[in-house]
Amino acid sequence: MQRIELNGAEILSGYLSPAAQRALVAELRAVAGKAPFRQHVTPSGKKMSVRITAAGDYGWVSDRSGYRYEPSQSSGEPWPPIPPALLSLWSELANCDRKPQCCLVNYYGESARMGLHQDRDEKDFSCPVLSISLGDDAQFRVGGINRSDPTRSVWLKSGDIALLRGPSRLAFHGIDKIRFGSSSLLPNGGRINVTLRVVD
Ligand code: MD3
Ligand code: FE
Repeated sequence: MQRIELNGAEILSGYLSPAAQRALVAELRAVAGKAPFRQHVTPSGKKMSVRITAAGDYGWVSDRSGYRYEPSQSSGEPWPPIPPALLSLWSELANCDRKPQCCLVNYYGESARMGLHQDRDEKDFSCPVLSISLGDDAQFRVGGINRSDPTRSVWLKSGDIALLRGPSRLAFHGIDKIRFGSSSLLPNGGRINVTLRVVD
């Protein structure tokens, strides 16, 4: 395990063992069985390349009317519960009194990316965002709290955990690209990113 600091984000490289990664993938498959991945449309009408689902009290969704957290799926069903193994990781690492209310699950296929953005749809920024990378390598970019601030990038690997707390909680960040097929964790390739967040 190696600790890396990148513009205030703390990256725990190699935190999860291969067995722990496989167990999380199985739990996330069960989540996706109850809350299918969707390709959201941004307020400007562009289809996002990343496929998204969620577990917990809230899921994050987007459509022509905006970005927001929703207490249920578009079907009206509640989001499935956050898998216990993820709640344990939060207790181990977040150093925060509150429990995560949203477990956002992103799937990146071959050409998916996520443009530079801030996570500011939450009402409470006091707890960190905890991010887990599974599957293919991804080029992660972090800047500062202004879009024009200089950025730095790092390749995230399967099993890496990133913690965004303090000033980095509102830093601009994104995923430039993935190295499709670089990991054998997911049988069809691609990358899953899980973020645990306190929402309100
Ligand atoms: C830095 N996900 O879901 S996770 C997102 O890999 C998101 O799918 C990316 O950005 C992914 O919103 C990056 C790491 C991450 C998450 C939240 C952050 C980095 C962050 C909040 C502030 C600064
Ligand atoms: Fe984000």
